[in-house]
Amino acid sequence: MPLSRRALGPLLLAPVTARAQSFTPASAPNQPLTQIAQSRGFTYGCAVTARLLADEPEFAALVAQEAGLVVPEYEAKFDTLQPEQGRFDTAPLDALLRWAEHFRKPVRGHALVWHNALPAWVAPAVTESPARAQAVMEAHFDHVLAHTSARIRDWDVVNEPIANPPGSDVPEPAGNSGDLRDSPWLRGLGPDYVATALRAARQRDRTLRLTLNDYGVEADSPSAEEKRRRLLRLLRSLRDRNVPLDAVGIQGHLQMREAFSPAIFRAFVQDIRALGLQVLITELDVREVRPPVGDFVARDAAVARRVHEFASAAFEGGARTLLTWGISDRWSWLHREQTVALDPGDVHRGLPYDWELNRKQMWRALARAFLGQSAG
Ligand code: 9MR
Repeated sequence: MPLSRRALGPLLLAPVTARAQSFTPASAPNQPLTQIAQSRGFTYGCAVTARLLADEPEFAALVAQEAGLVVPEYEAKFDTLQPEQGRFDTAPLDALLRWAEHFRKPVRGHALVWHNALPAWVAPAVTESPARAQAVMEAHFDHVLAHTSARIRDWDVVNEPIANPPGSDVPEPAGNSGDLRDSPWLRGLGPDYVATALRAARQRDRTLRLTLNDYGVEADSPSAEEKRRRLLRLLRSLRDRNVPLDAVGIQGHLQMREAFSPAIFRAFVQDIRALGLQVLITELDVREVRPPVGDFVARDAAVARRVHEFASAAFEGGARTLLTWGISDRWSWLHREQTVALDPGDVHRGLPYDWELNRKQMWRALARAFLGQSAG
C-alpha cells in the first residue's frame, strides 16, 4: 500500500539536516548515524511507533535519515496484536512495516513473551493449566510469526524474564524464589516457559534470529551484579539443554544516579559472547539524576560521557548493534511514564536529539563510539 504524502513529504523537505550541525564530530563527515555506524560494521537504529511515523513528519524524517533499523515500541506487543483471544489486529504493525519497507529498513520484533503489555484475557487463560498456556503461546506464535516472517527476521522471543534482585528500583516481592520474574507465563508453564517459547519459535521459523532481551544488568551496583549472574545462569542452562537461542538484547536504560564500570560491563558482554551468542544493545536511553544538576550544556555533557563509555564498552565486548528507545526527548517514554519522569517542566535529556530536534552531545558520543574514537 502506498504511503501517504504526509509520511513522505518531510523526507523530501529534509528539515532536520539543516540545523543539526553543531555536534557533528570534526573527524566525521556530517553523515547520518546509520552511515557512520555502517562504515565500521555496526548497526544503529531506534524504536518508533506507527502513529508518530504517520502524524509527526519531523519524527518520520529524522528516523528515515538516522536509523538503519527500527523496532515497534508498541505494535508487536501481545496486547496490540491479540487484544481478544483469537482476534488478531496487525493493522498498526502493518503500517509500521510498510513504512520500513519503503525506506528499506529492517525491523526487529518486540516482544512475543513478556509479563507486561498483556491483554486482560491472557493471565487467567495461561494460569489455568500448562496445556492451555502452551496452546495460547503457540497460537500467538503461529499467527504472528507467519504474518511477519517476510519482514521481521529477529524477534525478542522472551522479554525481561529475570527477577529483579533486592536493591533494584522495582524489586520482586519477598519470598520470590529462583532467578525468573513472576509472570503469568511462569505461573502457567513453570520455569521451562523460556525454553518452551524459544523452541516454539525455532520450530516455526528455522532461520529467525531468536533473542532474549532484559534490563537492569548494566550498572556497577550489587543488584545489577546479581541480575547479571542470574541472566548468565539462565543462558548457561539453556545452552546445556540445547535450547535454541541466537542473541541477547541488553536494553541499556541507563541511570545517571548509578555507577557504571566499563570494565565490568565489557566483561559481561564478553561472557555472553563466550556462550556463542550475539549481543545487541536494544533500548538505550538515559535517565538523569532528579533534579538534574546544571544547565543543558552540563547535563548533556554528563549524559554524553556516560553514553560514550557504555557504547564503547559494549562494542569492545563484541556488540555490533545499538538501538536507542526513541530518537528525540520529545517522544520518549521517559517523560510519559510518571514513575520515571522528572518534575513537570523538565524532561530527561537521554536521547540523541532534544525536544526541538537538535542534535545533542549524545549524538556525537554515539558517532565517536561507532568510529572507535575517544569521547573527545
Ligand atoms: O516505551 C514503552 C512504553 O511507552 C509502554 O507504555 C510500555 C508498555 O508497553 O513499554 C515501554 O517500552 C518498554 C519495552 O517494551 C521493554 N523495555 C522497557 C521499555 C520502557 O519501559
